[in-house]
Amino acid sequence: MVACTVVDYILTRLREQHVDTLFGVPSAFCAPLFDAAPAAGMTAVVTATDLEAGYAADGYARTRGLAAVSVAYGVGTLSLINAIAGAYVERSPIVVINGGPTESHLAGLSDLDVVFSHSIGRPDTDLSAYKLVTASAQRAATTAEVPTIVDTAIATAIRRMRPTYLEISKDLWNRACASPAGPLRLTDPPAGTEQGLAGTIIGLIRAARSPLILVGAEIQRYGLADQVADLITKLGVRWSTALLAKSVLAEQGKGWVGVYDPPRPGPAREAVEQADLLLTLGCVFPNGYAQLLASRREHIVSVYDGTVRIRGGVRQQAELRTLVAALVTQAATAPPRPAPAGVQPTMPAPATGGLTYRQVFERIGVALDDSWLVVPDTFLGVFSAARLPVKGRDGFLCGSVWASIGHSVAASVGASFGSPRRPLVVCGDGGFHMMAQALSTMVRYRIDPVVIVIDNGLYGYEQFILGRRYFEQSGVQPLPYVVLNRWDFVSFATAVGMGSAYSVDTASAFDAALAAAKASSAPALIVAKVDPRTLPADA
Ligand SMILES: Cc1ncc(C[n+]2csc(CCOP(=O)(O)OP(=O)(O)O)c2C)c(N)n1
Repeated sequence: MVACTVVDYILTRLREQHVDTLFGVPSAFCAPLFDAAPAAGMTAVVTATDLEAGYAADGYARTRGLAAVSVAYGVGTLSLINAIAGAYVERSPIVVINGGPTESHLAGLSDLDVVFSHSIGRPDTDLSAYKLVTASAQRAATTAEVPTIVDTAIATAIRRMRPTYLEISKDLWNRACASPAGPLRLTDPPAGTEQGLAGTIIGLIRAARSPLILVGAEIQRYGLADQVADLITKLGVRWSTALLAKSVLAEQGKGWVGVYDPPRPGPAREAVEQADLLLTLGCVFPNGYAQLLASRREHIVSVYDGTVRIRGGVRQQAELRTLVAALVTQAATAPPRPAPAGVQPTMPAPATGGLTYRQVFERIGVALDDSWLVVPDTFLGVFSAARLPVKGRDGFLCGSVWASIGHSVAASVGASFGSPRRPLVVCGDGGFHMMAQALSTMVRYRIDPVVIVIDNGLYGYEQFILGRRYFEQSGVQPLPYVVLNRWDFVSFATAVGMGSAYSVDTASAFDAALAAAKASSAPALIVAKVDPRTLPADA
């Protein structure tokens, strides 16, 4: 009997990092991974599509710290790649494990023009494509290469908090290979700049009149929430979070100004944009930040992706964990300034009349407790989602920077395995059309997300961007290409085996459906039918 095979090596290294779920859609190229997963203590979650597997792995990676996904070469990977690109920009550590062509496939291609399975007739399409969207992408053609390539893929994903790709020639899976030796190097060494930079940054904050810290996704990904909460308290400084990082810290207490989500107006926007010293800690900046970053350059200290930039100066290397620890130490050398009280969530007025976008979010806000993980999609409601009174830490997961519609539904599949909280998806009908089949995965694996679909019959967000007058004047028709085919969502849910599906068009019926879904441990769908001409409060 072989002591350690290539498959064993990969699964052992993943289990060492507490990965207990493998997402994917198997094919002959990668099936040995799925064969071996149960014996290695891993649940193989087979999704209904390859892209769903990617989003699910993303939801798992953000809640658990690392994920693994494997799909068919070419036909699967090139569908999965949207999810991996989003994971790259939004800092989600996923290891893509691909079964690739053998030496004989490659020889057949070059000598005889025989196109191996799911190849486009080039030897390395998947590897080349994934180099663009991962922090490392390598192929093992021999068993001797496997340990280094696997270790690099897993360690790089964790160190960089980005996806990585490893390809194994498909005839190697069950061949003998060396056993894992020694621990992986999972942290970067200090750059040596951190103490000096921390001194400068704390000095700037102390000297400022209205400093503010904007907390970003890297703080959650690197597990630095406790230290940053401590830093905020020690400085007595006001603070906000980027939308991608909402609920990284509990949204309460002194100095909290709300989520910063430009260009939406509100107290957080004023506080961030008028801060005379703004420290951005691990924020990914989407397009909406361009105005802030260009106009306030002299007032911004940016810490991101292993670098620090002070007031538009040159980027300096700094290791994030070491830097944050140094900031906390330096902050402790003087008493905190008196921070203003944090903003409080407002209570909605009683709901009357037909259901509106605004009411859906108000009712969700009223129902939220610390058992829920809110997972909003990219849709008209995402700005309202930014203002939901999420309770506690790590209660929010969104793809607001990459903004691929449908992400939420499938990400909730992965989050069900990765988070102790129960996913509460809020999605538009157009986004739901893209990932509806994830309901089937929920039923199959007996997981319990509650999926709220806001049914307005439109790609409303696109209508809003391209022709806002539709929402303001009753005579204006929607653009023909934003009008959706209407689905009977309840019948769809029933058809894939979901027992709890509700269609509601009043606030009280919405409340009742959400309460019933919460009381049950089964997955549920709530279709909230709204007047298509209504807009959310924050659009
Ligand atoms: C995968 C993908 N395709 C297309 C888009 C462009 N897009 C952004 S929002 C949107 C419409 C979303 O409509 P819906 O889910 O019905 O929600 P609504 O805006 O009506 O609230 C589209 C098509 C996108 N962001 N992602």
